[in-house]
Amino acid sequence: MTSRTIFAACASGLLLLTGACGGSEQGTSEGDVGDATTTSDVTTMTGLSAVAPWARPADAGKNTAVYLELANTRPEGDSLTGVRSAAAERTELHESVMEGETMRMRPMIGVALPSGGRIVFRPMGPHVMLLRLRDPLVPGDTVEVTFDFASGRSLAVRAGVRAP
Ligand SMILES: [Cu+2]
Repeated sequence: MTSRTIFAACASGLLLLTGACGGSEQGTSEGDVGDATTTSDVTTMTGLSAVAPWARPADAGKNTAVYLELANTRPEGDSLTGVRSAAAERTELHESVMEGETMRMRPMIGVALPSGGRIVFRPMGPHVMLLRLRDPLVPGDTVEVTFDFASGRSLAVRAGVRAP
């Protein structure tokens, strides 16, 4: 699938930020350090950290978004090359851009994550897009997404589902 058709697939469901990508910015919450498969607020693995992951509730077949902060705590830089999840037909990295008065979103291909750097996925900003959910996501559920990096590392993160 080309990037153009990927964008079209997303745009057909959520072109305007009135759905999964909208809403007000959320603060991060406190949490314990855990491993890559827990629901704790911080996931750390091989020098990569995922802080305060969460996902918006949505019905099966719909699109939604996952938010979190990714940090590279190693001396070497890296870059995010993709994201995947078994919870949706497709999973994309998206950014939000203003076109005139309208907030739209488009796929991101590769995101630099320098040493000591971080990427903040947030409402109205970059986000992980879950396209056509296989099952509904209701508050209290969790959804797993896996981030792939140019270094060959992968980081699996389990995000709690909650209303924004
Ligand atoms: Cu999106």
